[in-house]
Amino acid sequence: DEVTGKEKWPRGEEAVWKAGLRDVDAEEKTITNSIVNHVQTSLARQAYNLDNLGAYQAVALSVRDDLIINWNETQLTYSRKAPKRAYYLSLEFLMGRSLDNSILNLGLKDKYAGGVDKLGFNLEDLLDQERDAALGNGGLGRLAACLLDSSSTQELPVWGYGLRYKYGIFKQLISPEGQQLEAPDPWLDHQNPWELPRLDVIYDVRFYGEAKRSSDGSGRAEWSGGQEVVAQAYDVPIPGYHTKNTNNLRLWESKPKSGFDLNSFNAGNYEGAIESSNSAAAITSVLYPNDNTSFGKELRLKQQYFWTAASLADIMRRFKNQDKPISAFPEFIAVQLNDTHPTLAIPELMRILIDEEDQTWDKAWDIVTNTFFYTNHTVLPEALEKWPVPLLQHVLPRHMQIIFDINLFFMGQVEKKFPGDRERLARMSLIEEGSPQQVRMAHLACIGSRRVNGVAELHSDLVKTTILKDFVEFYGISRFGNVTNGITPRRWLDQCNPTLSALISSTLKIPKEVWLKDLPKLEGLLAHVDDPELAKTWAEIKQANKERLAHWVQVNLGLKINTNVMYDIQIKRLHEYKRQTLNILGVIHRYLQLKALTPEERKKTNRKAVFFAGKAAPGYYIAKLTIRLIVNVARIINADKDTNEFLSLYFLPDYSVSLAEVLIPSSDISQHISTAGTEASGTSNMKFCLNGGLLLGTVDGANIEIAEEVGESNVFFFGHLTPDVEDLRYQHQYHAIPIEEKCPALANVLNAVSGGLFGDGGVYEPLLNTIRQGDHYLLTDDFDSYIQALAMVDVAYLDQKEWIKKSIRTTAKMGKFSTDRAIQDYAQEYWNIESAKVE
Ligand code: KOT
Repeated sequence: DEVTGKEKWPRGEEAVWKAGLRDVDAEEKTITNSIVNHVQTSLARQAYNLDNLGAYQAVALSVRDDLIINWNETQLTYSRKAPKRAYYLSLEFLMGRSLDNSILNLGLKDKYAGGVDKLGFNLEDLLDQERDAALGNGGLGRLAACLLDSSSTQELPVWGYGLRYKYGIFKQLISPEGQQLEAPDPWLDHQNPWELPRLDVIYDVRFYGEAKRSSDGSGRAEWSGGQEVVAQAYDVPIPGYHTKNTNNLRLWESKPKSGFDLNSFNAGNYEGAIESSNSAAAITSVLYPNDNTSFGKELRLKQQYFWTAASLADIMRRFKNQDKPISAFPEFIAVQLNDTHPTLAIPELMRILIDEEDQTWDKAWDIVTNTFFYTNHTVLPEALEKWPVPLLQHVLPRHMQIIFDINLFFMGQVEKKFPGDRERLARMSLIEEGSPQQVRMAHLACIGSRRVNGVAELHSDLVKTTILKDFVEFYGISRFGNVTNGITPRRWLDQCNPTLSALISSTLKIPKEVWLKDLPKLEGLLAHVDDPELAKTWAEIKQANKERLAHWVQVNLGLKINTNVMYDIQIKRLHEYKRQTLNILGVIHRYLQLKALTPEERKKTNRKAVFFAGKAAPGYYIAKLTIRLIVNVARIINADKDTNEFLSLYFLPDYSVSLAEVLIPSSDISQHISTAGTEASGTSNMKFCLNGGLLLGTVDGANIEIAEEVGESNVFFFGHLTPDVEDLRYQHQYHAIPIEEKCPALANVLNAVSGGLFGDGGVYEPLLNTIRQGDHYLLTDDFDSYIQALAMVDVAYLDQKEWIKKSIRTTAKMGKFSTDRAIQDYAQEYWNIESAKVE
């Protein structure tokens, strides 16, 4: 209850429940019966004496029953048809909530809403009880979740493999000073109805110990000793949209191999007894909270191996059930590596084939290099994984041997193709020299895979011309491709913006069941761009979505926000390359300008509210300082009576998939303003545009392809281009121009911050110094054109009629960016798999 903060329960009376169950239609009756049954049996609670959480759980269990039936039929179909299957290995799956998505995909939302209503509950309130499954950091993890949705929808035999972290991405709190604080995310504290524990699907995984090469010349080795840990499977059904196909996401949990050591326990050594059991459980205890940075920590290495070893053992067991010769492995199996995180799968499959399956090196390598595919998601040097040789040798001695052997063969081939080119050998080697030596995982992923792809056109070009240039020269260009990212329009339009979805269906005169599976059909909206009725309703929906967001902010943060202004949103992980700093400095610039105007002049300006949300990695000092600056600028300008009618600013804490679902449909303009060449793709840009929000961005990542689709007149571009970046950075190093000279507007803003306009300026010196010295992300180069672009946005927004047309045109041209298209690209151009419909 919004007013008292308490739920009203007991809810209704037994008689009402029973009456309610009588006058419902057949399908609704099945649903209410199933819910009541779960309340009374699975939850062991009284039917008419139940809070919203209990009701949510009962509804979820009822939906799960349907999913399990479809899941079973799907697996049966795949086994009978025995098609080639693909496995998507990702350390992150940022799933968000499942209930709403499941009933929409099953086509049962109206029935559930009706049934739940008969029992005295409101479905939307129940949906709100669910915790997000936040097993990811950002774009890479959410992409994995969208691709799974599309794999089921496209009826493709794909499984995901990941880790069942006990704690997902941390909960973000903001202190009174504006500092980010991190709290754990114990998302499994409520029972999780969306997973099925598989107590019988278990594998042993070894760490440490010794690897002894055999002396029989076979190339085999024996790996023994060390620590053994058990991997146990949990299955998460992934329903497709309006199809029975329900794929599987298999998540591994680590457990001690044999409980704790009873001998030491009996001898009184309690700590010793539980120590080894704790260290096993620790492997899947927590998601590493770094996005786009690699941290060479032993526990992270153990996560990577634990997960790849369990997944490959599971894949191998399923393959062997089919009684095919081992050489046929790549005809039945494709394994996609989501970034380099699962690259240990390459030496692990070599180990299985050589040490356990008696294959020769050449045969094993042939199987491996026809099985794996590698997607690169970043060219940022700090994100490219490198593991110290001594650490790998210690944790995975057999894999280190295999990696050295792969390198030896590979260096021989390079030497043959480019005789005497020692520098090339050093550049291409799997081993980077230094103390210590390090294994370059992107090189290993590249040479161990059939094909390699980037995630947007520009990014894929950069992969080919920078980090893997030598490999293009060695293998030829055809090994390297592009699959531009996408998003699932089910969650990111139909679920988060149901009124817009309904308007689109009625305008196109096509049922949503059709166009949501065939997104290019949106183009039909173009024929109606000049329809004033459509424009009016389109604008009303945007307005209602702003009010929904304002309501959310009121309820959750206790703030009242104006809904009659432009909503300008930047929501993503905090990172210097994403340049939230550019945005906040632009806000300060606008504030200073407003202050300098007369009240009459101010009234002619475009009014706006600026929103930020996003988490900073706990160890990323500059990113955290940026949050602190945003929060303190908000404090000052929201309290300034001269200007707050025209400009307000909000940092919404604890960004999540669920919060994104409220924010995205409300935006008029969203910002995607990375330094050119740094954002591989971005996917929230697609979500905003699909919901009719316009884009303000740099010429980077998927922004470029969005502009190609919607037309340059419907996006606001600014800033330097990728080919300029190297040179500009060089200028900063060797021919630095003082900021006052180069960019006086920016200098003025920096002085306002230093001077204490937003609290002690000294606090922000380290952040400001990243701009004054070096300015790696080119704020001094792009600030002026950024301010100009913002001014163009203001002018455009004041012409509401034209703005709405731009908005409709934008949605109309987003068809390319469905993950249905992306998953089909992977299926056809990479994995060579076909769909297998469940009848
Ligand atoms: C790298 C290391 C650790 C954790 C995450 C990464 C990472 C994330 N690398 N790239 N990404 C993002 O992936 C998205 C999906 O492809 C892209 O849209 C986005 O531009 C990348 O930054």
